[in-house]
Amino acid sequence: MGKNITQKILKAHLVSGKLKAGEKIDVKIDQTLTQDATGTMAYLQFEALGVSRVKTKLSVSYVDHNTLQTDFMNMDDHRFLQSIAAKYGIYFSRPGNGICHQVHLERFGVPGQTLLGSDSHTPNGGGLGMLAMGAGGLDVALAMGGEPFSITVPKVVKVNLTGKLKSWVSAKDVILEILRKLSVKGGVGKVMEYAGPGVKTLSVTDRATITNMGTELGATSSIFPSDDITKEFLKAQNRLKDWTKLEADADAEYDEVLEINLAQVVPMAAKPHSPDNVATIEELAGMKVDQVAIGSCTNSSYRDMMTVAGILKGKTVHPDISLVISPGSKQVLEMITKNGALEQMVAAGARILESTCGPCIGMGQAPNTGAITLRTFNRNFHGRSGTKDAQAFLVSPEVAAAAALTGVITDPRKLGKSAPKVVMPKKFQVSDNMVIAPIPPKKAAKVEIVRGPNIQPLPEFNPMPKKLDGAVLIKVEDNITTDHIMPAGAKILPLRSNIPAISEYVFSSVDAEFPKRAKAKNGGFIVGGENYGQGSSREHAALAPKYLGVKAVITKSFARIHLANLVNFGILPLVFVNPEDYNNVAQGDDVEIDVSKLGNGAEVILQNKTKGKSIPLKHLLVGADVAIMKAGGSLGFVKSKFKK
Ligand code: MIC
Ligand code: SF4
Repeated sequence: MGKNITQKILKAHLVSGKLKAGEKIDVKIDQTLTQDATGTMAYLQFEALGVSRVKTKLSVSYVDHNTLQTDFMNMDDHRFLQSIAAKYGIYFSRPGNGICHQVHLERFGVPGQTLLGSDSHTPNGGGLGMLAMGAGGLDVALAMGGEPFSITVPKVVKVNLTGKLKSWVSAKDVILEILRKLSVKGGVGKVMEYAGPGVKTLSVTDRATITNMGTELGATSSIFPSDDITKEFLKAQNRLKDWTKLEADADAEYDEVLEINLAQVVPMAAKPHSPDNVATIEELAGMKVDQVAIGSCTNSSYRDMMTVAGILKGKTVHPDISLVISPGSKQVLEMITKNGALEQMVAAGARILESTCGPCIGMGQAPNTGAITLRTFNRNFHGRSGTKDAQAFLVSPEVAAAAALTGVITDPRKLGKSAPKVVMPKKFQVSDNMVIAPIPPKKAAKVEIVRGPNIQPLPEFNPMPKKLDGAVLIKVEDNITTDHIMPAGAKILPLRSNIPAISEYVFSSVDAEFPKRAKAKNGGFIVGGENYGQGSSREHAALAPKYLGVKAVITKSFARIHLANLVNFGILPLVFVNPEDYNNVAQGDDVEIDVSKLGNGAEVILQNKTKGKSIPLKHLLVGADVAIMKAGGSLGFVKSKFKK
């Protein structure tokens, strides 16, 4: 039987386990990436492993998330990361070099390899034919230490692309169409593998826009074949040697098939506050807009910037619109500077930001009160923009630029017969002068790690007791994101290396009293609905609640990365055996769970002492997880393993 691309890569990287959907396997990781906001924690954990140099083929540390240097804290983090990179053989991409996923695609990604990143949008690399996955910092630290990564063998969905996109419609509309069809839970436990004749109509960066936002489907990863277009892209990046052909066998089997006719895709937007709340631009046309933000790892490529510049050329941004643009990388910025596109943007009145995540993660550019903000980003969760009552819509660069000119949501097809034509360059402007390459081991061993006062040691946690008891500290609904649990933004992001300080903001956008209550009650429980913890890979959404004494999270279901992070930090993840029991626990209830026999079967019983009810729960621990939980989390557990 023939194989699909996902199966081929998994087979080539299999360390242990059986390649059967639903089974747990360990896979070898070729490359890792980290970014500053998750990286400080990942490297503190890597240090604790006591390994002298990374064991991957390549590891890169990017600084792209937090570059607002409002006080010493942010640059303390950057200095720490730079010294860690020098000491352990890691490439360091300096602030200004660009957004991790865009730069990794341009300069480092290799078709057919595995990539593990401490950022949920790592599947961006799937645009190049990598099996690229997001994970918590500890899992990335372990991969840097040479450990394989554990995953549940995903189902593989063939997304069969036919036809060709019409003018003014682009890759973002394709993934929005898929989100409309499948929802933010539609990809859970799956890899979205793109195939069919439509593939060759999409450039590598178009493909990356689609695989990037596969994360919003909850997918483990998303991947395109590596074909002649991939070859041209790598050649234009001076990296022809990294190219290999990679395609599914003609008789490959898939678990599911989704048909997308590109010719039928129309301009779309994801309405507040979820990436799957999709409507057509035709339906939304005429709505007044306050802010337009173009950039982020989803839509900041050369193609996207050139498209926007072409639309803005010779025009002026509408007086009621604040337009901000962040090109995705130094390479893109250099190229649009050289060819005049940047001038067209500036002349039109766009405000140009650094090549970083910027407004995508609320690092400045918070919109006005009650604003309608159109963003080419991938997430529009409540409050993420930095303004609580703002309404964020996710759109393509074409739709964003159109609204920037007209002041209202506008179908870009109304702007003219055809969109500006962007020709992919035969040669990109290649310069890695903002990447510091690893130094030889002897020299590296002498490097001193720079630890400013913002770099606090990792908290240590006690082994799990036999009985978990206390109060339900909060009860939340379905699809709670890590942005709800542990918000980011300009005020909170600088605290990422300081757990006691950041824990004061847990659930701050949902219930600002949570940290106070959790501490007063000596910890307790969180109750949630479906898909709890969707969104980012930030470990802080587990680590900070753990610091506040959270013992278990009880939900209808979990998102993959957050579930792994909970286990890593010794918070017991439990699901209701009968989902309707969600109604039998309320905030404030006094509950007790006997975990003395954890591991003997999957069930545990929650006694709701307030309501006098016994509620059956299932734990989601597999393999070593039970031992990890008993040890109070992964770090203590793996530290002893590494010492051996
Ligand atoms: C995000 O888009 O939410 C982030 C910020 O990139 C996160 C990582 C983080 O919280 O640092 C992600 O997607 O994993
Ligand atoms: Fe950065 Fe936004 Fe991409 Fe996250 S989604 S990596 S914050 S640009």
